[in-house]
Amino acid sequence: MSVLDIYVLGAPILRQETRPVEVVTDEIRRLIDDMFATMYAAKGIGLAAPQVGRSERLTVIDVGDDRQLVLINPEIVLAEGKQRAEEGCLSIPDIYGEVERAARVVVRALDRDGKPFELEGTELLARCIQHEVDHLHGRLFIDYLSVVKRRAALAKWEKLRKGEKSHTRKVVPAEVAEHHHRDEEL
Ligand code: K2U
Ligand code: ZN
Repeated sequence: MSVLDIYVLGAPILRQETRPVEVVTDEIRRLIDDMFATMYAAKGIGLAAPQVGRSERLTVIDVGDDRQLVLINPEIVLAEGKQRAEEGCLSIPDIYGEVERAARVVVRALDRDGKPFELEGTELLARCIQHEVDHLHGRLFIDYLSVVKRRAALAKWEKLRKGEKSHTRKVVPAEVAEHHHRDEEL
């Protein structure tokens, strides 16, 4: 398993449609394992393939209920109610904004063995499923902000980027980051 680089806002792949996975191969399962490793290292609770530079329609989720969810070719078949909450995105670090989403969703997808299943989500799981499925269709949470809030977020993003040209960021796994911190203290 390897921790992959994360593509950030400005990378064209984040705005492209993904391709449905026709056959769930061992290579796809290796990508899934690398996406989980990358998501945990980046302290995320979801990660979509375009965020690691891949155009397959698949996402991984772990909201902390000890379930590793793999959603291949996910389709939200029911969305009801409303909820508002602050969101961030591993591809737009340090930018946050309030987003209204459906309170409850039912999603149909294939699992890591290619088997179809249906999953109901509410609260944080519903929000994460919607955030990740958006990634698979080139949508980002900033698209839901008001013009004023989006403009402020993009201005802050440009300032934080300080002319940085790269479209990817390296994920420093939590324990390694801690280690660096300890070294500095010594
Ligand atoms: O797809 C991603 O970029 C990972 C997102 C997923 C997400 C965003 C907002 C709300 C729910 C899920 C996040 O960066 S994961 C970070 C995080 C951690 C705990 C709670 C909310 C977000
Ligand atoms: Zn995101």
